[in-house]
Amino acid sequence: MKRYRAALLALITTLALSPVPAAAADEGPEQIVNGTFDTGTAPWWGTANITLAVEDGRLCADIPGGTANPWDVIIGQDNLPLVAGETYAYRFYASGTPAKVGKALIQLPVDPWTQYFAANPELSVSGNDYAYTFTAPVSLTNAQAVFQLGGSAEPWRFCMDDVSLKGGAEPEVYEPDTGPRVRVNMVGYLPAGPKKATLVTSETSALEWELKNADGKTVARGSTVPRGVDDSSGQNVHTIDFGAHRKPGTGYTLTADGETSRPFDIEEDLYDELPTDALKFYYPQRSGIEILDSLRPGYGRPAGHVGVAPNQGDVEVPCQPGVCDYTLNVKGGWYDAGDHGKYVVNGGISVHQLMSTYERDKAAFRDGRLNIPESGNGRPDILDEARWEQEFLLSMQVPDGEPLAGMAHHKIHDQAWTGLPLLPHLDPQPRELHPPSTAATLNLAATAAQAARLFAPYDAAFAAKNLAAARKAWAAAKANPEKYADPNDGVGGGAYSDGNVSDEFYWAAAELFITTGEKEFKDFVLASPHHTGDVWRDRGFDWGNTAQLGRLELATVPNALPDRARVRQSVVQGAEKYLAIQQAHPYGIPYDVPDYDWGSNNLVLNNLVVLATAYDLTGKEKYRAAVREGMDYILGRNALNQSYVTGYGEVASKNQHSRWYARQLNPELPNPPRGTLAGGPNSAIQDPVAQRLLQGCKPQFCYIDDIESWATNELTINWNSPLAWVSAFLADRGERSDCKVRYSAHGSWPGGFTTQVVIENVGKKAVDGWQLRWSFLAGQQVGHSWGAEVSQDGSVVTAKGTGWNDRIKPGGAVTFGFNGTNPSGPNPAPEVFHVNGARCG
Ligand code: 9MR
Repeated sequence: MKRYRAALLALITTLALSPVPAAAADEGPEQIVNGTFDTGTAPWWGTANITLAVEDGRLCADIPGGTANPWDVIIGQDNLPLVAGETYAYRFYASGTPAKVGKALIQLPVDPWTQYFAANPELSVSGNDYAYTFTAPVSLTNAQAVFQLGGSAEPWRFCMDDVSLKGGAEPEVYEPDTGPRVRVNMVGYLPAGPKKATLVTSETSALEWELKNADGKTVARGSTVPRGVDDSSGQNVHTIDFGAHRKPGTGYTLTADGETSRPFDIEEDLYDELPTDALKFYYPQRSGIEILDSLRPGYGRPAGHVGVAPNQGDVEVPCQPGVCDYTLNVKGGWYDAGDHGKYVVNGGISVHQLMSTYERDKAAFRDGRLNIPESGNGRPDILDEARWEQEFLLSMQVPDGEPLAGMAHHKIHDQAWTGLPLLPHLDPQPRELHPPSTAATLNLAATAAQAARLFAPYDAAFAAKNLAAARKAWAAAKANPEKYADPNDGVGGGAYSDGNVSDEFYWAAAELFITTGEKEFKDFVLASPHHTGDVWRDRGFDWGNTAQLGRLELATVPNALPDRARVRQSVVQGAEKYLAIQQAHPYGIPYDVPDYDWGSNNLVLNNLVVLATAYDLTGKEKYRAAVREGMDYILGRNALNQSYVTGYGEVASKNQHSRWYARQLNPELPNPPRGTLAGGPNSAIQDPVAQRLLQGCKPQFCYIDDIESWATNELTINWNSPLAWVSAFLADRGERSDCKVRYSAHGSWPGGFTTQVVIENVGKKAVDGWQLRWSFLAGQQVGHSWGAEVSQDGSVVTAKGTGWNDRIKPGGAVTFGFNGTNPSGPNPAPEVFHVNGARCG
């Protein structure tokens, strides 16, 4: 950033290391990325003992005293290309308070750290401009510009600005290979679902399109609809609607404007495997347990962070200095992403979405589906996987007797960032607990309350432990409502800071109310501004915006809230909003913001969760169609012609940023497993690769499938969780049937109740032989029954007509009843019923 400087007569130091005048090199292309700090500090990095910040348009850092060597404190930038024999002009502005001598180097980034340029600028308090020239002795794609600032007994402050390295070759211009200009869901389309594609073309009037089957025979044709220039891609586009063609088949292609799309299928079972793959992602993401190659061929690895050298955790982890004087055993949980950190706020939404995937349709998730060590234990694998994380979240709670008891530590991670690749068990960094935060505590309260009801039929002790932890966390959060994580606490792990936790309060209160039915939580929910406010933000919900989770839970999980009907209606209003956004978008994306967020794919998917929930609540086809169309974007109908799910579609993300799925860096290592979602386009392009290659990108183009692009191409536990939720919805055939069920409790007594159930046939065809299915909210169990054979597996109850009443005539009804037991909590009537596999209503 150019700015007024007090030192008008700034000292210009010119150190000519080559006879070529600076002016010649000065005319060359700029090689430094963000040398003016207009876009924050990235891609500049610093050693773990400093924090980089932009102040008055300059990059500044407090340099600690008491270090021995210049290289003990470094600020640098990587991946600078040098061309042998070319002369470079290197310039920067810098200051030191108090005055110091620094070291400016351009060097090899690895041992023996060969220096191609070295200078010792004398830094003054008022600041100076420095200019040098040098000739590169070698060609290199990854030279490093570093400022070595260590070796001072006293602490001091360093600032710099206008860093420029000019000369050499023009920086590489990156042109993504976007393949054919007809953009489709490369996996395919459901026979009964919408089928739309987007054509990129300079034509402005309608064009012909043709749908061809695998034999190349045209099976449908029509005209494109010109849509003008799309802001999210900068492209002139048309849309193609071939929804009328419903015939299943593989290898279809779509041709328009002389271009033929990549092949795709039209199949009923298109999404049958995706929910399983999206959920299988979690097992090899586990910390604290060996990943068995027998369960995940090619992905076996030793347990990470179990207290075996060179690991230094996670069995006895101390706090950051001054935060606490105890240690905790926080072994287990999932690694958050491509790093080895474990963060309660992000773990919270992830485990919640897994539990919600299960809670939406408990019957769809049986034991043995995910091929994990717990498969075969009689409990749904999805709950076993969730438990792995939930146990970790419980372990992050501050123990009784300590200050802030009941709060949860915000996170645990390495003291300094590590490089790639690095398998979890080889991470040598010290691990630290970071201060407790209100947000983490409320994430624990919410997920533990939810776990309490879902685990009740399988493990009463674990359910009770969760409920106790949830209550304790709630009380601690109420007592400490404004303990925010430090936004600058981002060395060695992400900050995950959030300055407003009223939404986390609402979500936690909603879960506690649903599980306990207690007045305190009901009153809190009803009084929260989020209960009646418009929570449906354009950008969608995520780890830092969780009011939507509370709203969705209150709408879908049976509870006795007085304004429940309004809550349900509000979800439909949210869906209407996303539907309108999607319909206006020529790529059919239910997310339209001028700049795409970090992890935009997860926001798109979370908006699809709202649309899907509206379908569940209303049965209106338009919402289900919107979810199906929204998935097309994730699987290839986008500006990059790219599927963002590994293993799905002809061209799919496979180099997501990860320290152990680092095949791009080491061919001995695997790519991420099938079913792994990439974060997706991120307009802020904070990482060095994106900064170098994607400058000025239109939102949809701010993505690159490169392992070093951590801002656009990471994998995370909270991005695969909506993928699991949405794909489970898509895999659900979700057909409705002409039945109505009246479920009424006739009486109750401590620990028990009696119920009558009436099934009405409101259709025109007789039902010969019926099976009714529902699931209980928590630990209810059916006992003696009459008029039907009733059985139960976990929370899922199945009732079967017997001899005299197994036929329901059109307009007729059958009645049966049962006694049940209800160990604790509320006993709300189930709301979702399936007759012979199809949902009633
Ligand atoms: O997903 C997070 C995103 O919303 C934030 O903007 C970003 C910066 O704080 O951090 C992202 O989370 C990363 C975390 O900090 C560290 N682990 C990897 C996460 C995904 O990139």
